[in-house]
Amino acid sequence: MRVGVFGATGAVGKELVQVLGDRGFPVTELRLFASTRSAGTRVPTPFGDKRIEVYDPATPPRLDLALLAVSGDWSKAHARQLVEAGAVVVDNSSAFRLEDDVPLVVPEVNAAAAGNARLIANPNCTTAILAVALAPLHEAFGLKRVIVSTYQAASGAGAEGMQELEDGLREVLAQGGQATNKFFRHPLPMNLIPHIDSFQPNGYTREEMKVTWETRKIMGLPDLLISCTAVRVPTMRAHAEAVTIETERPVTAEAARRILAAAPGVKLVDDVENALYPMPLTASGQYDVEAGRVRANPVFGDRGLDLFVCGDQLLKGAALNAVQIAEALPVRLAA
Ligand code: 2RA
Repeated sequence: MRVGVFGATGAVGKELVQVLGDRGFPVTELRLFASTRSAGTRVPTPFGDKRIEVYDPATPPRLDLALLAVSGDWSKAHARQLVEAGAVVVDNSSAFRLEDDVPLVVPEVNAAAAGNARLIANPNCTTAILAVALAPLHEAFGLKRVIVSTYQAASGAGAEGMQELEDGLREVLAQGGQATNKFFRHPLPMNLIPHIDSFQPNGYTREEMKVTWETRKIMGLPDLLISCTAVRVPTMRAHAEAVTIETERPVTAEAARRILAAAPGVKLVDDVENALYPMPLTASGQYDVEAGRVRANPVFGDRGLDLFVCGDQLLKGAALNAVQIAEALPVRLAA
């Protein structure tokens, strides 16, 4: 397949290229697009060295698959044109996620929703990681209410966010005091920031509302009661989430552990006697979402559960999920 990666020099773009290579995606031609800043530079890829190109809307490239890791504005302006030029587009931005005619897909949860769509949205990273763990629990016990608190890594803010955390940590260790911040609203080292994306009239941030809106759409539960508090923490690339659920049917920690251990895309890491539980350091670089600290929640009697999940934001939260969506394409295009 002729594949184009747009935003190829960003944190997600680089992972997209790597994941395509690691998973043996059937690439016959790979083209990398980015801004004029990196145009013309050559980068090594699992498919050989490639030159970074600048997208010219006047002459859209002939592609079978376009993977977009660009801003929502760029996607809004160009995604449908790429579709018209013949590509199936998987878009990582929030531009189309809530559009009725655009499927929002986490393959372990709602692969069939992709249907024959030629424009498919990839969810927000926090939502994708959450949905992988929630879906099997919903199937087994029925979800009634979900309350989530997130611990989101710097990678969620892209390569610049990761660089600011690294520079800031060095600065604080060398000089003491507070790190300087440009990209994040406040210094991230030695801190937590309960503010990701813009505040909405209801007091939640847009990041928190994305978890609500997108989880409902992916799981096909438009009335699911779900609330999120999203917090940026000084970790590098895996998002963690403390999740409380109230279920329709009785649930036990043991039964939930069995369900999670068998769920696709989930790795049960729940051996507290040996201090094993999900953590950013162990989830980073992994395809599976770690789930653990599974326990009955006494507030909801026999219908409540607490758990902790952790997933690589750049992989399951972005690049891996996009490539998994694309993996169904050769079959779809041949049909
Ligand atoms: C973040 N979820 O962590 C966002 C990125 N998509 O900032």
